[in-house]
Amino acid sequence: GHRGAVIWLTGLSGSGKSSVANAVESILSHKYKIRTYLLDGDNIRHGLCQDLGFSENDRTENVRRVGQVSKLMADSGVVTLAALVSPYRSDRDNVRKSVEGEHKHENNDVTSSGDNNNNNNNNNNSIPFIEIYVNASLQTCEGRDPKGLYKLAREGKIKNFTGIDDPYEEPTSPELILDSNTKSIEELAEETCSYILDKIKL
Ligand code: GGZ
Repeated sequence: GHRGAVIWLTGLSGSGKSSVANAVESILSHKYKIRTYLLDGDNIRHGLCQDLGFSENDRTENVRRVGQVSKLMADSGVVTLAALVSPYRSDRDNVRKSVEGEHKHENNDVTSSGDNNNNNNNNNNSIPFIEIYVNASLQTCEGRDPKGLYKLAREGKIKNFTGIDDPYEEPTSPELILDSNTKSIEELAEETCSYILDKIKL
């Protein structure tokens, strides 16, 4: 058996997040019969988050919503992959806290000892949050430019484009860093799967 987990892929547009996530999902479901679900920024923005744009506040809300859905799905036992640019470190950290459980000692009741809490958010029950930095340089991503968005951003036809005129805050301690500058999607997917499989086995 396996438990649920949130696999969070962050990186620039064109870094390969969606491609890696799709390949990982395919391997986990077909080869290992693991229940998976992929929340892809691009798709989510047509439904759950169709009211949101790319301002700082809207990105924060986008990440928060997808984080909450991921948490619910992972809680039901599904290995949930989220592929979002998610450029702000604090937004990703908030998702991590929400998924892993942050209120372990929030009720500092002197009558109960430290580890004796009856919330089900202790470390044994908490859902693993695995942050994966899909690392491709701006040069790599702009060179790929699969949707021509970097070109439009350079021409000033798209504003607040991540990496061009909007920030991307690299993860400081992700569980995994994928080198998308030099490795193939297949290699990165294999690397990711072996990391995940070890964390979700029961
Ligand atoms: C970044 C943008 C923008 C701007 C449209 N900045 O390569 P894509 O096309 O498919 O992935 C990008 C996607 C980013 O959506 P996310 O929901 O992942 O972003 S965030 O986590 O920051 O909320 C890109 C496209 O939408 N896109 N305009 N200004 N990416």
